[in-house]
Amino acid sequence: MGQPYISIVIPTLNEEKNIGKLIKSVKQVLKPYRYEIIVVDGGAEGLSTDATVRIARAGGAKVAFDNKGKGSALIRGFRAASGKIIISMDADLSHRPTELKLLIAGIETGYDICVGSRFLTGGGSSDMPPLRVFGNKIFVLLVNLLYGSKYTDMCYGYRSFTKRSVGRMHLKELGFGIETEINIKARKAGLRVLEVPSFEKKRQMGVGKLNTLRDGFVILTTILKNAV
Ligand SMILES: Nc1nc2c(ncn2[C@@H]2O[C@H](COP(=O)(O)OP(=O)(O)O)[C@@H](O)[C@H]2O)c(=O)[nH]1
Ligand SMILES: [Mg+2]
Repeated sequence: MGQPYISIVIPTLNEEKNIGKLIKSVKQVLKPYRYEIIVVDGGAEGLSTDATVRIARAGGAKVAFDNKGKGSALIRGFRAASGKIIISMDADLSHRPTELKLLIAGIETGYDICVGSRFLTGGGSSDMPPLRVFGNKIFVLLVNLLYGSKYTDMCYGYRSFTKRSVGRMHLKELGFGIETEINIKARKAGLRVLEVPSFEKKRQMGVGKLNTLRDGFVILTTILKNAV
């Protein structure tokens, strides 16, 4: 088998209606590569109470557990990943598996991190209420002002990384601040970052876990605390 070239890291909390379908379509796209799929299950209230883990294992994914939140789950998955290219992806079928090719191409071109953006031409979202679009714009503005970056999106989880660049960021955010922390720390560490357009589809089944106000506050705190 040998070492995987690509590691897909998927945080999950009660995604039984989505995870099987996602794994199947990811496998389809990654056929030409050596890859592993790592599902990191669990949230602050405990592990998924549905069949997520069983279905993920049946689909051939490795399963790890974490009980602190989406960010913590991603960090856990990154640590377990052995691929040269690590890709983070949501379980709710919002991310189009065909775009994996863009994320892989970005790293192969020589970038350290490649982040999907819903606000570049070709990107978009059908899963973003106006308040979230507004909040995102504020966060983009703040981060770009404070850190001298040129991001167009802030809190989007479809991304690729070199293994080395993940190690250089010393990530700590336990929850939905993780993407913002990555954007800031990538900039601070002088990593080469590429944005690529991405279209976010509507969550297919189940409920979203992000709470706009509570997590908006977490993201704002993430932005400010990294500035000091
Ligand atoms: N392991 C883990 N995964 C989580 C947690 N919260 C959300 N997720 C997963 O993170 C991804 C994005 O979450 P989602 O609820 O779709 O967020 P939204 O699209 O921003 O509303 C999905 O795959 C979720 O199952 C958590 O506390 N722990
Ligand atoms: Mg979602």
